[in-house]
Amino acid sequence: MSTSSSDIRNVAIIGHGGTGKTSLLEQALVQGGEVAKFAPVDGGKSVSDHASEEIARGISVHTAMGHLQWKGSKVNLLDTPGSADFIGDVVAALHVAELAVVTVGADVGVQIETAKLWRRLQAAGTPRVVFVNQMDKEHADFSNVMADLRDKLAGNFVPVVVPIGAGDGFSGVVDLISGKALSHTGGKESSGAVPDEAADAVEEYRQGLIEGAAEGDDALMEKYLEEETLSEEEVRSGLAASLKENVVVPVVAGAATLNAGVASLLDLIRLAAPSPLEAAGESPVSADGEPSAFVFKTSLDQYSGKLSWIKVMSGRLTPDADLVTTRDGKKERITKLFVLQGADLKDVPALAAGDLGVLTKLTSAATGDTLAQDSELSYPPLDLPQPVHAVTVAAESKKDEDKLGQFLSRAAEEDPTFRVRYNGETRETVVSTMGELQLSIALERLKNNAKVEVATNVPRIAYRETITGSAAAEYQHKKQTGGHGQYAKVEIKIKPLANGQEFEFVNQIVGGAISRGYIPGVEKGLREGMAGGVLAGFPVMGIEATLVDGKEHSVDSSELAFALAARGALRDAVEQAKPVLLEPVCDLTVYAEEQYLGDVLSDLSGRRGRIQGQEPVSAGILEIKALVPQAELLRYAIDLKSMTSGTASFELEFAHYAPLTGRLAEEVIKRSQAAEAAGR
Ligand SMILES: Nc1nc2c(ncn2[C@@H]2O[C@H](COP(=O)(O)OP(=O)(O)OP(=O)(O)O)[C@@H](O)[C@H]2O)c(=O)[nH]1
Ligand SMILES: [Mg+2]
Repeated sequence: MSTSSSDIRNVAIIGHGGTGKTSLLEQALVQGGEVAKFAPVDGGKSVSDHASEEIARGISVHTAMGHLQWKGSKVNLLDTPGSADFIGDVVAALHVAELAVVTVGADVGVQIETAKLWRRLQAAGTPRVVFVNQMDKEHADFSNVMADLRDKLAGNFVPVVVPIGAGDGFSGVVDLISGKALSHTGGKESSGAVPDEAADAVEEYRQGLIEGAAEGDDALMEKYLEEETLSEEEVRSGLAASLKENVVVPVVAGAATLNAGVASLLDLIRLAAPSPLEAAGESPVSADGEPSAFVFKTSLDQYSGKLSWIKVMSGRLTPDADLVTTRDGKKERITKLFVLQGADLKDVPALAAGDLGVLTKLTSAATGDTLAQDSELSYPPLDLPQPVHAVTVAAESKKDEDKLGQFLSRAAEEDPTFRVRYNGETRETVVSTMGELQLSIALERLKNNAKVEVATNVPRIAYRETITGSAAAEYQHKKQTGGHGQYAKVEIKIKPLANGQEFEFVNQIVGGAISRGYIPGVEKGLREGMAGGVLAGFPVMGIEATLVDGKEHSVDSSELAFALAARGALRDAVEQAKPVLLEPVCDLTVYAEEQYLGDVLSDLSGRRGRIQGQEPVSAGILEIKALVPQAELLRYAIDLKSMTSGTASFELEFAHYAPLTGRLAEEVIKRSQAAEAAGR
């Protein structure tokens, strides 16, 4: 059965680690009748956390998809990992979801990832609901969490489902729309009247809900202002309009493991979440037209091979569709369509526009690609952050090199924030990830599944060389070997170029001291000389070189001879022009709780960091910006975590090259010479 597009709800469940996202998906599937019995995450049998690395750690590492029918709607739920290392999967889920459910622990309130994710949602304008989970935990306090949300995050927070009691005394929730109390026992919710002791609080909350519902519709607002109340039906339609327009953030209290508040959350999703056809954004879904789809994630299944997770963007997709990967025009053969329930694939006859599904064994399509009949079409790609933690990897045994290469390219295919790059300059394979956890999980899979042992190391830094003064040099290349000799003479002047520019070549030869045909040879020689380095073998940059004079021989001159002469002249000139090393400096952004500010700042100053500023992301959570040499950040992913009890995270981007002098420069030069001598 394929649902019509207007009945589809795509929801990404996001939130700080351990706030119950996976449990919420599990319980929703139980309530939707897709799963017979609730399997707690810790038992290792949940639908969502099925990978061995997830079971071993008790956390989600990959986004998992589940689906259920809820009162005539098809609800697709994407359970994302909470750890900042796996933000790539969160970005992918949010890209295809029309609603985000943000889980917050009722005992802990807003945490650092909550605040960071919130900024992302604000920037994208994604409608969202907050699920205040774990109401049964010790220290759970709904009104504290409400105050925390209002204090720390932007949004018009409107409770829609509120708790009765908390902690040990948590006995159920009140759905403020229907006014019914729902108590849970043994995983079953049963409805009844609101208990007397909760009546006053409920009345107050209900007034807030009515106001929030009125926000979405001018006519309702007018009626509300006149009559100070709205009917249940008006509250429903107003709330749906307010959520779709993103002018309220409904808050639902509950406990996923106890099945409290989950059905009410699903009711709210069905009622008020935008359907794919209603979503605002760059590329709206259209039910009409030829079928097309966007690949938002790729995973590798041990039985079915490559799984391409898609969102149907237009038309109705059936297994006989003729589709190409529009990036390269390659034809893709589709024989079956699937939907996912955790690890299980189920084939379906068709997918409606807006629905999420899976295609297997596509040859060319990768994450971020568009599949369509028309090869001109391309949907906006995922907006992924840059990986920040880099190491070099090398197979312990030479015979495993091919296996290692294959594993790394597959890992990169599965996870676009896992990047593999061969650095020709340093002759290293560099793997970059969002953090130490993501890296160690990949290396563990490499060891366990591919049976390859690797050595990892910190990457070598791509230093550069430049000059700080001007100089002139002339160089004569002369060789007599048998028949033809080699002859060229070149005279150059060099001076530093302004910020960031690599190289400029000026030819000032007048009167034909060097024939025009040899000039490209001179430029080539200069460029080669720069690439090879002078001080310590690192590429030279930031030089303007002017060819002022030269000499040629009628028989023995050649382009090659001029290239060699130019190289010699460049080397001599650079040596005189006060050369210095340049080191890469990064723009670093750290997100940390206020209590760690002092530690983070003093650590950064120990790393030769220059603080550029700090500002609150939300109350209590700071964004600190600094310029820090890359060489000081090689272990930052590990050090920052241990400094902040695992709470802080950071982003990194190359900023510019800056001079490195003194003892540190001498050490770099010495190391480079030693490496050269060792033949590396
Ligand atoms: N008491 C109580 N425990 C809960 C509830 N929901 C989840 N838990 C527990 O909290 C822990 C974390 O739950 P998960 O569902 O794995 O949380 P998550 O948000 O998916 O975590 P990550 O995937 O690591 O981000 C597990 O031990 C759950 O059993 C709840 O409502 N009440
Ligand atoms: Mg999880």
